[in-house]
Amino acid sequence: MSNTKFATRAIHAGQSPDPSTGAIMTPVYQTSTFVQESPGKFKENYDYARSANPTRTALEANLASLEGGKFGICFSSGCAAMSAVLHSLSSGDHVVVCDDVYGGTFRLFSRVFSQLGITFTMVDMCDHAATEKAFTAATKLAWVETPTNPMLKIIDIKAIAKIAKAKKCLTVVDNTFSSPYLQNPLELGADIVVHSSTKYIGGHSDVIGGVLIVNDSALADKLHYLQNAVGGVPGPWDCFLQLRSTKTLHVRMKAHCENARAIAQFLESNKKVEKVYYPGLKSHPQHALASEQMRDFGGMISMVVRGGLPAARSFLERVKIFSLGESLGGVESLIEHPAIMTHATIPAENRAKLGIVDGLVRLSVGIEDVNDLIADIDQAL
Ligand code: P1T
Repeated sequence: MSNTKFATRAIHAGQSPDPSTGAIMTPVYQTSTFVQESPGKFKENYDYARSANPTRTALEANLASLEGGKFGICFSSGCAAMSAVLHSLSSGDHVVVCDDVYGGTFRLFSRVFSQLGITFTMVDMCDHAATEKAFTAATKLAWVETPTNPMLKIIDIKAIAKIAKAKKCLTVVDNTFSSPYLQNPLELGADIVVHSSTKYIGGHSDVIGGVLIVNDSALADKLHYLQNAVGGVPGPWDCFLQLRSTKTLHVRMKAHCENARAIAQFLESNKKVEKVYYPGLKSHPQHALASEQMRDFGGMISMVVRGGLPAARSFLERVKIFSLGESLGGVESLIEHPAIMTHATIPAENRAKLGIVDGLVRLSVGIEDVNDLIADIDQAL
C-alpha cells in the first residue's frame, strides 16, 4: 500500500476485509476488554481497549499512511493529542511556539502546562533569525502551526526544522489547516505531526478527535505509552466515523480549495472588505512559500470587514448558508469571529499585534455550490 497514490491509500490503508465474515468495512469493536486464553496470553496486542482497539488500530494505520509516516497515535481530541506531546516534557523544559496558534493551543501552554513548570516563548516564525534567538539551553521543541489559525501565515517547515535540529530539538507541526492531502510535514523534516481530526480529517462536523504521526519508533513508543497512561483515547465509533471520512478526504479537499480560491478572489475585489488573508492570493506575503510547500491552498480564509465590530457583527448575523460557529473543515461552510470566539483566550494586546482585530472574520469554506456561497456573502456584506 505504501507505494500507491494518496486516493488509494485514503480508501484502503490500514483496512482489510474482516477475516471471519468478509465484512469490507472495519467493524466498530464496541468492547472495553478482550478475553484472554491464559493470564497475559491474548490476541495480537489487544488486552484492554484503552491500550488498543482494532477500529482504532485501523484508523491509526490509515492516518499514518496519509501523512507518509510509520506510526499513528489517535486521541479523543486535538487538545488531547497536543497534551500527550507536552506530557513527554519535564518541569524546566522550554518550547518555542509560533505566535499565531489556535486559542486552545495557547491556553494549553499558558494556563495548563506552564503550571507544571514548562515555559514557552512565542515568536513570529516567518522571522527565522528571531526564531533561532528564541531557543535556550532548556528548549526541547519547536511548535509550528502552518497555515496559522486564524491569520493564515505560512511558516517554512524545512527552515524551522533545520534550526531546531541544529539545537537538538524536535519539531512539531500542527497540520490541521492543511490536512494530509495538502502538506506532509514529516517529509519536510518535522518529527511529530499533530492534527485536530475534528476538522478536515473528520470532515462532517460530527466527531471530535486528534492524532499524532511520527516516523521514529522510540518516539512512537513514548507517545503510545502516554496515550495509554494518560488515557485520552477515542471511542470505536469515533474511529469508525473518521475512517469513513478519510475515504473522501482527497475529493473534499479539492472542492474546498477550488471554492476558497473563488471566494478569496471575490472578497479581494469587494469594497466592503478591507483585507483578505488567503495563501492562494498573489497578495499574500508568503504566497511563493505556500506554492512550494503545499499542494494547494486550502479552504480557510480570513478577512477584515470595513467598519469594525458593528459591521462584522451584522455580517455574521446576516449570512444564511454559512453557519456562525466555531470549528472548521466540514463539508458545510462555517464562519466565526476569532476575537470573540476561537481566540478570546489570547490577550487583547497579542491579538492586536497579530492582526486579530474586531473586524476580522474567519471563513471555513465548505463544498456547497460556490455561486451560492458567493451570493450569500454578497447579500450579507
Ligand atoms: O478541538 P480539538 O479537536 O481539541 O482541536 C484543537 C485544535 C488544534 N489545532 C488547531 C490548529 C485547531 O484549529 C484546533 C481547534 N480549532 C477550533 C475549534 C477552531 O475553530 O479554530
